[in-house]
Amino acid sequence: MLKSPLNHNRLADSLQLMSDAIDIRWENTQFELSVADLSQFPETTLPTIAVAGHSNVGKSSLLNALFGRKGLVKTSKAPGCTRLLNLFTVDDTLLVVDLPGYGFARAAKKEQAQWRSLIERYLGAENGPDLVLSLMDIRHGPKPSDLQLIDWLNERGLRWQPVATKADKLSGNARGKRLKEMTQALGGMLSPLATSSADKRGIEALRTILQREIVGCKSE
Ligand SMILES: Nc1nc2c(ncn2[C@@H]2O[C@H](COP(=O)(O)OP(=O)(O)OP(=O)(O)O)[C@@H](O)[C@H]2O)c(=O)[nH]1
Ligand SMILES: [Mg+2]
Repeated sequence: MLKSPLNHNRLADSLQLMSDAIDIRWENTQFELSVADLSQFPETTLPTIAVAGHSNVGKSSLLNALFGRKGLVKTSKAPGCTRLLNLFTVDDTLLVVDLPGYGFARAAKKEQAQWRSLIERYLGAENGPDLVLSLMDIRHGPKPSDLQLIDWLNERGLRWQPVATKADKLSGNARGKRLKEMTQALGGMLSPLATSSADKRGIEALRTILQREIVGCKSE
């Protein structure tokens, strides 16, 4: 655990570290805390990535693959497993926030609205993320609630990167075709990165994208 929770000024060190192209040690990830309300969110100067997407899309599994740490992030076959903002620090360099999944149909309407509000208040907050990974199941592509979130991010000028999850579930041809369709459905500017927590496709590429995006956005 961090000794003083996330408020140490490591940004300059982090940028130097990354721009020197020294790889982040992804497996050196620690769970910090779970947050049910923004008032509990620690102050931080670390570059921050948030992981957003439908319930059960594979957010927590992708983080375990990204961190190379089986079981560090809790996953479940039952949707609605992650109900809090779960914070992780990677190599004392990045803060990663696993968000609750939205669109979990079996949750009470009131509870869904509360999650949505928590997600939006966090994403729009002053110490909100520098980059949002928008996860979508490659078999389904963007759902209306994904497009709604992306519109919301665009309106606020927040950076986002689409990620297609569970790419192991489609064969090569179908995968390529679907990725093109997804790019179009997302407005044609950003192509989703195909990933799989099962066969680890796209994980190294995701690490590279995150490192580059974070360096870029923090040096603006
Ligand atoms: N085949 C395959 N299954 C996956 C992949 N990623 C996740 N899953 C499965 O999908 C289910 C949901 O995964 P989670 O990582 O818990 O999903 P989540 O988005 O964190 O879900 P919530 O916390 O409920 O929002 C689990 O049964 C995972 O094993 C993948 O890349 N390939
Ligand atoms: Mg989860």
